[in-house]
Amino acid sequence: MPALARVAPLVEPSKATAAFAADVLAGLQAERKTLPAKYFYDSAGSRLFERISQLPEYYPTRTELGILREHAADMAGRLPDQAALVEFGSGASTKASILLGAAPQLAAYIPVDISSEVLHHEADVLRRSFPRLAVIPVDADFCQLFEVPAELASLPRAGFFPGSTIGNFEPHEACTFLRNAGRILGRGAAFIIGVDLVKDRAVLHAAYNDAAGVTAKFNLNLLARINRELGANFNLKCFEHHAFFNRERSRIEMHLASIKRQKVKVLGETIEFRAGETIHTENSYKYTPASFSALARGSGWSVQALWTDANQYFAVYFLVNEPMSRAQRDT
Ligand code: AVI
Repeated sequence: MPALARVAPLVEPSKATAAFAADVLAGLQAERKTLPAKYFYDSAGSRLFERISQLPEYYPTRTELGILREHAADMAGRLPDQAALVEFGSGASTKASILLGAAPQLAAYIPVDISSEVLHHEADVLRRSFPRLAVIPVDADFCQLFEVPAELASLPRAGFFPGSTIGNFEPHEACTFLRNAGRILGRGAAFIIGVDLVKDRAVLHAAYNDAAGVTAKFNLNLLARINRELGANFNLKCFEHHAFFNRERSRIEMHLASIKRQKVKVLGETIEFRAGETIHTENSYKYTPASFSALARGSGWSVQALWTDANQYFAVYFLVNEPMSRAQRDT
């Protein structure tokens, strides 16, 4: 009997569950065990992330909000009249509200997300706050190419990607994402992106190892989710949260470490763990202003402006989709 049939005997597993199952098995059967970070965000994981973003040690959310509030007018002044602002992976629209409030010249806001319920709820909230703005959500995976709603297709576009989610992509994936965004937004378009910067190791370490243990819960929720949705039997007490800064790769790595030798049943397969063996669950790349500018340039965007906080913990970039000529690139 296929393993999934035991989990949900009466219904065909949805495409999403089948993809989740395939990714989980592939990751756990790999030589170096890994699980894709995108699966952190079920409803429990999203609530935990919300709590992380308010932790005293987790500086990115607070710092980016500060930069947006302080420089919204400058950012907004660079956006064209009657443009549509496309937010990639919108979730809660707190950050977009700051920008929209400073940019009355915008005609439309297009939040793009796969979590449809939050997307439509947030769209309603924004319609009430900005009655003159057309708010048209798009249910889509923002990492793939998607269509802008036909009724807004003729408007100039600007992109918005706050939260430093770009840091959760491998650099080559960040490049693909930026190139796709360039195709969606069009030549000459602006793109406002939040990027977490390299900083003191102790500050980084604390942000991913908070005293209240919320990040640990967030990490372990991935195993809880696999138990809930795929009928696995991970004992959460037998795994612990590890997070550290890998300076060579310029990234925080999150892992779940097995505290002993053990076997776990996942989708009918037995997964064996050595004591201390880890499942690599997330990378969070930290850029320098120079390294992110180079990534942006190599992906077809030029840097028009960059705002940061007093500690230089976080940066908000204003990019323009105008690839440099070969002559410019070579100089
Ligand atoms: C969503 N993303 C930018 C967070 C980060 O900092 O990389 C996810 C996160 N992981 C642990 N804490 C927060």
